[in-house]
Amino acid sequence: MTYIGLGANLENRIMHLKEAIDRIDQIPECRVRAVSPFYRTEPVGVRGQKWYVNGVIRVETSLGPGDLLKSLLDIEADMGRIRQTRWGPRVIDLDILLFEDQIIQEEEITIPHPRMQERRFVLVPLTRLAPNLIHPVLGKTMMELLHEAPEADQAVLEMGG
Ligand code: A4P
Ligand code: MG
Repeated sequence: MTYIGLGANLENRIMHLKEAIDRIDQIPECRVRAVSPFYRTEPVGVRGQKWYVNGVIRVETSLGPGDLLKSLLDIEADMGRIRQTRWGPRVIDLDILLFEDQIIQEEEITIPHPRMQERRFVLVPLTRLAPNLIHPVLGKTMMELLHEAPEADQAVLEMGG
């Protein structure tokens, strides 16, 4: 199974997450098998941004990691283009967090995602889908990584319904 992280921080954040999930499910070689709850999350890294909405999905795919990434970048670009005049270029961020237990370190693609273990906005939704899944590089479960994650003060608030 493959885990993909989704994030949006412009207008209509929930709508963009749902649209991206629909589009991923419409890739002929991809099926979305599980969707985490969505969370309102305090921005990490950049100051003065709007809060994000983040979620994680579990996907079954016959694509390889490179082709999957290409499809995700197409979706990002396509959704960005459609709304560029209204909302600006970056309406959705799609990251491949884990791809089976593969370890890939190339210029264009790094799996597992190199910053996932530092990010509560990734680990909190991911542990809802796969608490006992073991990180293939760090050798720890997602739940262990969450408990060890820095920035324990970063707000990650589950959204209702
Ligand atoms: N790429 C390589 N490996 C991967 C992979 N495993 N998954 C390449 C996805 N893409 C991968 O991606 C840049 C390029 O990396 C892609 O085009 C692809 O070819 P990017 O998303 O523009 O930026 P990034 O370097 O991947 O950074 P990252 O970690 O995705 O996010 P940013 O841009 O550093 O930060 N705070 C909250 N609360 N929630 C958020 O979602 N997101 C960011 C984005 C900052 N703060 C946030 C959040
Ligand atoms: Mg990204």
